[in-house]
Amino acid sequence: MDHRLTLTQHLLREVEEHRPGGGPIAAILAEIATACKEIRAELAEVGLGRLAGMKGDVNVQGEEVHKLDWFANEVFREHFAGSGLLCTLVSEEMEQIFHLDDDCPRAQYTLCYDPMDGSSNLDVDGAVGTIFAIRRKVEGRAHGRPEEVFEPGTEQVAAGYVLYGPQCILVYGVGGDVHGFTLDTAVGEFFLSHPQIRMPERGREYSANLSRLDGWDPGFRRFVDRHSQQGRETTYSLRYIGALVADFHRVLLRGGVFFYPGDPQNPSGKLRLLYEAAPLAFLAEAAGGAATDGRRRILELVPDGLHVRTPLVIGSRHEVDAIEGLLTETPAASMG
Ligand code: P6P
Repeated sequence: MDHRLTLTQHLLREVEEHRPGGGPIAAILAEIATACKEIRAELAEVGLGRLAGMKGDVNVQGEEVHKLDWFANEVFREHFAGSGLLCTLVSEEMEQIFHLDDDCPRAQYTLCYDPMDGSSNLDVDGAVGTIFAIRRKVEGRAHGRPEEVFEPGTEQVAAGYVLYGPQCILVYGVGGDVHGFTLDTAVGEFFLSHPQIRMPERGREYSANLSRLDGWDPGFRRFVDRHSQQGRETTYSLRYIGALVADFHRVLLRGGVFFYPGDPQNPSGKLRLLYEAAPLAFLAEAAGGAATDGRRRILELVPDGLHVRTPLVIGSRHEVDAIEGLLTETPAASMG
């Protein structure tokens, strides 16, 4: 029987090759995988259990908090508090930066994560995900302060996501290639299933919430019009799941493009830079794709707040460039 490579075995090799001396990065990623297995176990029967429905709170994003949003965030906090692995947590579900006081002196890394992305899909058994990125602790910066993570996405040392769909798939990169693992639920282990993922040069699908089309830069409508009618340029199919992790995973594997632009009401769009756009941009570029805010490379954007948003155009280089060539306006100057 072919030897199936476990995530732990793969992590050790990958980190040694691309982040020499970054042993804790492998440990952090392994711990994230364990936390996500715990989250997945709850997801499998969320409708039956104590975590069904809304928590009755509104998060910093002004979004209703699903009980599972809160649970997933608590799982991450429990897995890392006292681990000595992380100094700071930045989460979609926590308004303030969460400083792990006891761990900080030893820990060299910070984790930015969205513990339960797309949770509005939970009530209809739709795909949801967890997104994460590891950054080095910035020496000389006050730790546990937001400005600790006010660095461009190029400073990320690792990023990934877990997609909770019919399967449970973990995708990560530490500066080399991007690799995917599928959870063998009988064994309780992630095994390598998508080695060295390369995003196709171009695709046949685009992904966007077209109900907002009229508020976008006209260039997005030109892209949609050009690719939605037979007999014009290449016809694309529209695919939109409404969970960033699921929509991005499809683009990563099949190519094409996902875009969530800004509009007059929300010039910076909806997606957050630190724990949504920047981690996925890290993966997209590592797989040969691209990620911009329409003009500027996502990985070069420097946040000025924990929950700053950015317009996002992410996918195959061909489509990202095509959209950029059609846009008329410069992106939102501030990422509010
Ligand atoms: P809309 C989920 O709430 C999320 O943050 C992303 O996962 C997803 O891509 C986006 O919002 C969907 O937003 O406005 O299309 O419902």
